[in-house]
Amino acid sequence: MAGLISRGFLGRRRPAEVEDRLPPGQYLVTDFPVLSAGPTPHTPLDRWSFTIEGLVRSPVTWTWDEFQKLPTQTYTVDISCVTKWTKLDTKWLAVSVDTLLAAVQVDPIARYVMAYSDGGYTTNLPLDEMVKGQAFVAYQFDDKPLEPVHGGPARLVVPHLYFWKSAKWIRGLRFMERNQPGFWESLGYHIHGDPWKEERYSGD
Ligand SMILES: Nc1nc2c(c(=O)[nH]1)N[C@H]1C(S)=C(S)[C@@H](COP(=O)(O)O)O[C@H]1N2
Ligand SMILES: [Mo]
Repeated sequence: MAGLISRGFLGRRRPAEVEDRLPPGQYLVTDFPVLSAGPTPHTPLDRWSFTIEGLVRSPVTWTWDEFQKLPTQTYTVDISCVTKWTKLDTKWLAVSVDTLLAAVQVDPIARYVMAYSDGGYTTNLPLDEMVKGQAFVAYQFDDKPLEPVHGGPARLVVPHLYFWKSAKWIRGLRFMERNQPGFWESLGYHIHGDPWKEERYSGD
């Protein structure tokens, strides 16, 4: 009977498990597309640092060596880009945002975070969506140092939001009282960006 079913038909079929993990309007990729709004920065590790600032009692900065000594976790997560590709089971080694936050005293009026990167990219996130394991700063992908095109030396990963929220070449987090649009958010992309609600553009 299998011979009666066209190859194309079988090719389009996917196990229900995969189907269930694809947010609406997304298709599956197995490669790892590169999407960058500008050139790839190449900050030497001895000049790299990571800072938490804004509405915190006192800002904290880690050098690369200090950052490497922070406790890490491995995460295996699905990622979805607003351009409609989804990649399943991406594997990262990362420091959770919870670990970073343990080093600062956040002002209780802080409710939003601006992630900022080398090259000027920014993206905004609600603080309560960055804690409890929901967001991490990764420096290895697939057991190898994160490649510069994918955000190395380190990038934010926030798997439950569209991948533009996962700032490549991240250098810090700034805590804010009010929500402010980052780079893509001020160019018409959704202020929040939940792929399960198809929050692609402002107005969605
Ligand atoms: N600094 C920075 N971070 C960024 C971007 C960027 O242009 N600059 N692009 C965003 C977008 S739109 C996506 S889909 C992902 C792409 O990450 P990738 O190139 O590793 O697939 O990074 C996000 N983070
Ligand atoms: Mo994207």
